[in-house]
This record gives sequence, structure tokens and C-alpha cells, in this order.
Amino acid sequence: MSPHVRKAAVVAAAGTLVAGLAIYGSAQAQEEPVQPHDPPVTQQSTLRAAAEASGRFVGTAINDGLLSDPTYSSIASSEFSSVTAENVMKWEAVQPSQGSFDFSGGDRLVDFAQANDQQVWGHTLVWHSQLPGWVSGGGFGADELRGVMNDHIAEVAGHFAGEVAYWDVVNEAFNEDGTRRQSVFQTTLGDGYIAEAFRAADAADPNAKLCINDYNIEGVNAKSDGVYELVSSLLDQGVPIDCVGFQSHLIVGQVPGDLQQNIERFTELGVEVVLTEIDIRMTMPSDAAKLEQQRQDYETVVAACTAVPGCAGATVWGISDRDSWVPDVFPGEGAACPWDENYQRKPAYDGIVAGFGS
Ligand code: G2I
Repeated sequence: MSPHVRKAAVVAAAGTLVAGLAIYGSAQAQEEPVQPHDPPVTQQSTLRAAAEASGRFVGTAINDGLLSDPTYSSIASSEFSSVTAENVMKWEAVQPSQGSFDFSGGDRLVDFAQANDQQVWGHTLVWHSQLPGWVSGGGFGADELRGVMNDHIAEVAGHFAGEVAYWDVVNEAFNEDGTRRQSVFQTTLGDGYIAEAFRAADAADPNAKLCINDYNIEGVNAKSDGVYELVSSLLDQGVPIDCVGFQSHLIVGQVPGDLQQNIERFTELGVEVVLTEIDIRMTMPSDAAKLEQQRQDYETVVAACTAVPGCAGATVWGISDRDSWVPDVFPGEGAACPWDENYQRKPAYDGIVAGFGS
């Protein structure tokens, strides 16, 4: 039986069951009034339960400064099975000056995750942005910068070894046309820096899954072709790469139609795909029609992952519209997250649940 036929059969059986329960429920209501001490008939579900039912994880980026807010931390702890450091594991936070490491924010995230039985997604080891001036300034020759990069990876991945399930080893290494971004690592070390970074991460934490992560690679396009060629070539060379992160910073009404096909071609190479930073923004102000389109878009995106066995999970980039990076970077746009400014669930929340098949 194909997966689609199997799913249709399960849905049909579930429909029969629900109809049967409804009839049974109304008959029972007439004969046996529900007693006040009876447990609630429906249990409040969570994104986490929906994701687990499809064998996947659902994550969010965690803003360290908000963990002390009880509303924020209660949603973060109950709704998600994976947490990504939004900022606290980035280079500028962890090694702001050479040789001086600060793991306090990352350790807080690990403690939070362990208290709530969540996996930790490490973000990110090698990235051109949020890179302190002592590295980005270009003052190092190739041998020195190689040492700096490898030391950073060894210290950071080594510190969190055993606690981080996945690392974004290299982030945003490509231009839109599929060529390499001219970061300080690329211009100083050349193409080989990516393979070297993955080898260093593997040496520091052999058990973490190691990913390359980028935006605008959700559809089949020049940029995702560039990443695809790189991943093929790394695998051919025996470089320890396990996964590709599609960040998925998307726009309402513009989900790429070939997202699932693109997930499939990467998983056919033998790597996992994860949707690592989903948000779906709109032109403000929001209205009911845009929020409904956003619900559909969240469902489409998550369902594309659920449809492909090698797509391991989906992470949203923030919980509430109040805390999202979007309005700061795209003035006039926003409302990109599953919870609104008052931490109320939006239709997008139901779209995620539906996308996991629940
Ligand atoms: O830009 C959205 C995401 C794209 N992919 C990589 C992600 O790491 C990136 O996340 C964002 C964070 O959500 C923002 O919170 O990365 C931004 C920086 O590139 C983060 O913003 C920065 C602010 O620009 C800084 O002013 C602030 O000091 O966060 C910093 C730490 O709070």
C-alpha cells in the first residue's frame, strides 16, 4: 500500500469512529448526565503532540531574555519538543574577544531544554553575521583564520557535546545565484572552509547531527541548486554532513510550489532535511483573510515535511508576533508567528497541527 493510500484508509476509519462516538455521545447524554467530577471529554492538544504523532519534532527559537516571562516560558516548555538558540550560541555571544568564551546563555538554554525533555538545536558555528569585529575585520592570514575557526568550533561544539542534538555548522554560505557568499571565511580560506568546518565539528562532537543551513533554498532554484551540488560533493568526499536546514522565512501566499519536491531531492542524497526557522510574514495590518491564508501556508509548509520520511522536523522562528525579528528588518511587515502579540494562538497554530496530520 502506498503511504497515501494507507493515510486515506486511516482517515476513513477515524471518520467512522468519530461519527460513531458522536451518535453514542448524544445517546449517552440523554440517559446519563455528565457528572461534575467527570474528566474533560477533550484533552487540549499541543504542537508537540501533533509532531510526535507524525514521528517528528517541532521546535522554536528561544529568546534568552524572555525565558523569565512566565507566559513565554510556559508556551515554550509545553508546545515544543526542540529549542534553538535564537542568538546566545552565535559567535559574537560566545567568543566576543579572542580566547574569551561565554557559554552562560547557551547553558541556560540547555538547562531549560533538559528540564522540559526537549532537544537542543545549536545555532550556529560559522556564519558571516553576528561575527565579532576581531574575526570579521579580515586581519588574519589563511593559516591564522583556519586556526581561529577550528578553535571556535572545537571549544563551542566541545562545550555542548552530548547536549546538542543538531548543529548548524555553517550558516548562509551562499548567494542567491548559487555562488559562494564572499564572507571572510570564503575569501581567506577558499571553498574548502566548509568541509573543514564540518570535520572540526565532527571531531568536537561526534554524536551531534551536522547541518548546513540557509534561507531562500525552500524551492528548487539557483541557490538551492548550489547547496545541492555542495552537499553531493561533501558526501562524495566523505565529509560528515547529516542534514540541510531550509530556514523557511516565507511570505504569506508565496510558499514555493516545489517545496516538497526540493525536500525529496535532498533526502534522496541521504541527508535529513529540517525546516529550521519558519515564519510567514504579511504586510501589516493583518486581517482575517491574511490570517486564513497564513494558516493554509503553515499547513502547506509543515505538510511538505510530513510527506517526506527524511524530513525530521520543523522549527518556528519565535513564538509570538511581539518577539519576532521581522518588523525590525522588513518595516511594514510582520504577524509572521503562530501566536499573536498577546500570546493568543492564531489560525497558523491550527495550520501547523493540520500539517503534521493531526
Ligand atoms: O534574521 C533572521 C534569522 C535568519 N537566519 C539566521 C538567524 O540567526 C536569524 O535570526 C536573527 C534573530 O532572530 C535576531 O534576534 O538574527 C538577528 C541578527 O542577525 C537577530 O537580531 C539581533 C539584532 O539585530 C541585534 O540588534 C541584537 O543585538 O539580535 C541581537 C541580539 O539580541
